[in-house]
Amino acid sequence: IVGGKVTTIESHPWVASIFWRSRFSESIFQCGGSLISPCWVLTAAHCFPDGPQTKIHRLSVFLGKNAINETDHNREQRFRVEELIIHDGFDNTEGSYNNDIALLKIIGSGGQCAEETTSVRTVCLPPAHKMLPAGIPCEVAGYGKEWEGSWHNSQYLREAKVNLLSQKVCTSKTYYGKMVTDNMFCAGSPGWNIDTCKGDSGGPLVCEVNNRLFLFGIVSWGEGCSREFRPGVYTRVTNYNRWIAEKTGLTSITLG
Ligand code: 4AZ
Repeated sequence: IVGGKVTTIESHPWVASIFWRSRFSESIFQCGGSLISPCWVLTAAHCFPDGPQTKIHRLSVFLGKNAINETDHNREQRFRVEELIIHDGFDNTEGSYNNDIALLKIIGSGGQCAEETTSVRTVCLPPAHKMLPAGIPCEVAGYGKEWEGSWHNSQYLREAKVNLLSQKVCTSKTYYGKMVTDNMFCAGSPGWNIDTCKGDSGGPLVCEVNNRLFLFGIVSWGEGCSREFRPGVYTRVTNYNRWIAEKTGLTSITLG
């Protein structure tokens, strides 16, 4: 996150962190994600460069984690990945990521899913195809870089406010043109000083409706970070309600 501030996991208790264990067994932070039900984390497809060939036994998912390089025995919950479902239509060949969405089924060492605590809880999904008007402020959170040229992720979870941009503006020539499809939307700040960045991928963009926070976007891509006319691009979650229901077996009742 560029231009944001350190926050706590209790303020964003659906934030998941996904780690990859290399052959030399060090754990590398890979991506963010969002807990949408006790057993399911929603993230970005591009977080898994090996696609369906990803060795899921090398993945770990943490919930309730404030810092990516510290173990918080009291709060964090750790999981293996039982299933990785990448959208069939994921396409990274057009210079952007279309259908950049994936699901992880998580399972704890005792066979359990996430337990709700003050640091761990699910986020609501908005109704299918619900659109918010341009200009609405929403919130992003992640452990990604604090500026484009940085060598490191942020050690602590960070948050920032970004405003939704209209599709018309974001697909205009000064912005991204046709690289932004109907499965994406853009969000940014008027001064171009606040944005998501590398390492925030897969994480949430949430917006408040009727005093509740809903997951409208998944951090997906952008040209650099915090560049003029190059806002952050997010997967449009409301295009995928049916896909999520089909793959997880969850209904609109359990997803609220
Ligand atoms: C990335 O490389 C990335 N400024 C994520 C978000 C943005 C750019 C790049 C948006 O993961």
